[in-house]
Amino acid sequence: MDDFFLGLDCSTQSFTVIIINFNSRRVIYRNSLNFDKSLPQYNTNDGIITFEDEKVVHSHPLMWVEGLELLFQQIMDEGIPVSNIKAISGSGQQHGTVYLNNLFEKSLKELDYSKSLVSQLKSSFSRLTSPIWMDSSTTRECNEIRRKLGGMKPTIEMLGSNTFERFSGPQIRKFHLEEPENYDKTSKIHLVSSFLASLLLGTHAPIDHGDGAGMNLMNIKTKEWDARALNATAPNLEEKLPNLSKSYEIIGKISSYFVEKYGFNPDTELVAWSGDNPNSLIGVGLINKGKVGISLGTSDTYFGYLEELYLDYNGEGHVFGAPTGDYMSLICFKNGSLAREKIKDEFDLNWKEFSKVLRKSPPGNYGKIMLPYFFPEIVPIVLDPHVYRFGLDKDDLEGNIRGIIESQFLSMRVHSEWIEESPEEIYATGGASMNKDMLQILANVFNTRVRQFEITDSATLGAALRSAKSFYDPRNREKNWNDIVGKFIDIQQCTMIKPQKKYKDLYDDLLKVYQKCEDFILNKGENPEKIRKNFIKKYF
Ligand code: XUL
Repeated sequence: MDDFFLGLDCSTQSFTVIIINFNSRRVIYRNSLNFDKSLPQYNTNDGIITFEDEKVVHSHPLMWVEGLELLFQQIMDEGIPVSNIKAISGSGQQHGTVYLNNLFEKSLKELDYSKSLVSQLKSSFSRLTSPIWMDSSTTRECNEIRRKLGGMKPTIEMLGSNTFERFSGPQIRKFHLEEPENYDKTSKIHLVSSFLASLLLGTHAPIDHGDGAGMNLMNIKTKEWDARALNATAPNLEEKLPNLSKSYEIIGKISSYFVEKYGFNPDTELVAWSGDNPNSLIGVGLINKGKVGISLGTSDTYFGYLEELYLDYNGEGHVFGAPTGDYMSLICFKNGSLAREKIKDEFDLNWKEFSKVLRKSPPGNYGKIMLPYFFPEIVPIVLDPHVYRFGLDKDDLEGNIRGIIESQFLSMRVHSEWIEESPEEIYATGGASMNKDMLQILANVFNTRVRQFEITDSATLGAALRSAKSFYDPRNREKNWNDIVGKFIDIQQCTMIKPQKKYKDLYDDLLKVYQKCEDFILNKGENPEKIRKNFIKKYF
C-alpha cells in the first residue's frame, strides 16, 4: 500500500487540499474552494469582511471550519482512499488570531460525528470575527509595545521583526484595550494555523516556530514566549496562548470525529501546522541558501532560507522560524493580486487580455511610473492608501498595466536590498506565477532566471511534504530534506524563464527612478522629474 500524505492551506480567499502519493512522488488529488463562492452565507468579499474604517480587516473563523468540513466531504465523495493517508499537516494565512472561550476544548472532546463541526463549535468563540494579516488598524498598539521594549532595534533583536500592525501581539493588545470584558472571557488565542490543527487533533494544538515568529510575542533566539513582549501586550497573556513547538513536531493522532465521519485511519499522524510562507519555503524546495522564493498571491511575498539569524534593522523585513528548524527571511507586500485585479477590472479585461497588453508594451514603460498603494501597504509602510502616477494618465491602458507589474517588482527589488546577497535564481509560486508574461518582467527586473512550477499551491504542497518528512524521520527511513523535498520538486515539470540581458541597464536605471519617486512621496525627498526625464531620453 502506497504512503499518502495530506496538506491543507487556509488562505485569505480559499481553502486548498493536496494529497501526495510519496511512492510515486506525485500529487494524486487537489481541490480548492473559494470562500466567496462556496460559502456565500458568510458574505465575504475576497474572503474578508471590511468595516467603515478601511484599516480594519477581519474574517470568519467559522467559515474556515466550514471550509474544512466541505473539503473533507468532497474528498470522501470522490472516493479517495483516505485510510492510506499516513500524516497530515497544514498551513494558514499568517498573523490572524482566533479568540476562544472555555467551551472550545470541551466541545472538541465531545464532538458527535453525526453533527457538523460548525454547529458544535459555534458557541466557542469569545470574539466572533478574527483580525487577519490585512488589518492595519493597530499603529497605536505597535508604538506602545515598541516603546515598552526599548525601541525598534531591541524589538527586532528580541522578536525578529519590528512591531507590525498585522502581527498578532498588537492585534491582541487592541482587543484587550477595546473589549476588556471579552478579552477576559477568552481562554485561548490561536493563530489560524494552530486553530485548524486543534480541530483535527481534538484538543489545543501548539503554535509552531514559523508562525509563532509572526506574532511579536516569540523570542527569535530562544523560540519561547518572551515575557517582556507578553507583558507589553496584554495581561495574563501567557495562560491564553497555546504552547510553542518545532514545526516538524508530531503533535498527535487525528481525532475520532474525523475517523468516524470521513474514514481516516486512527493512526494518521498530525504534524504541527505553520504559516503559509514557511510552508511555501518547503513547497518550492528552498532548503538551501542562495535562491529566493517570490509568491504572487493575495499578498506578494519575497522569502528565502537562512542558515543563521540575519535581521533587518531597517525594520521592513522579518525573520521567521523555517520548517527545517533554521530561519527564513520574509518581506510582505499587501498590494499583490488584489491590486493587479483592480487594474484589470478598471480596464474591463480578462487575464489573457492583460497578458497581451504586457507583451505589447515596452520594458521601461516610457518612464511611466506607478506607486501602487491601492490598499494600505506594509512595505514600504503606507497607512493611507493612494495610487500615485508619474507621467502616467489614469486611463492609459498599456501604461497602467505595465506600470503595476513593473512597480510591484521594482518595489520588491528595492526593499529586499537589505538581504545583501542578490538571488541566483527566483522560485516563483502563487496563483499569478502561472502568468509567464509577468514572470518575464520579474526575471528582467532582477536580472535573474525565474523558475515557474507546475504546482502553484506551494503552501499546500509544502504542508504535505512536511508531514511526510516528520512521518519518516522517527521510522529511520533516512530521508533528509533533500530526499523528501528535492526529489519531489525535481520530478515536477518546471519552466525556466531567463532574463533578457539587453534590459539589464534599463531596469537598473528604472530602479533609481522608482526609488526617487517613492522617496519623493513617502519621505518628502527630491522631485524625481529630472531623473525620470533623463531615463526617457536615454531609452525612448
Ligand atoms: C506574511 C503575511 C501574508 C499572509 C497572507 O507576513 O502577512 O503573506 O501570510 O497569506
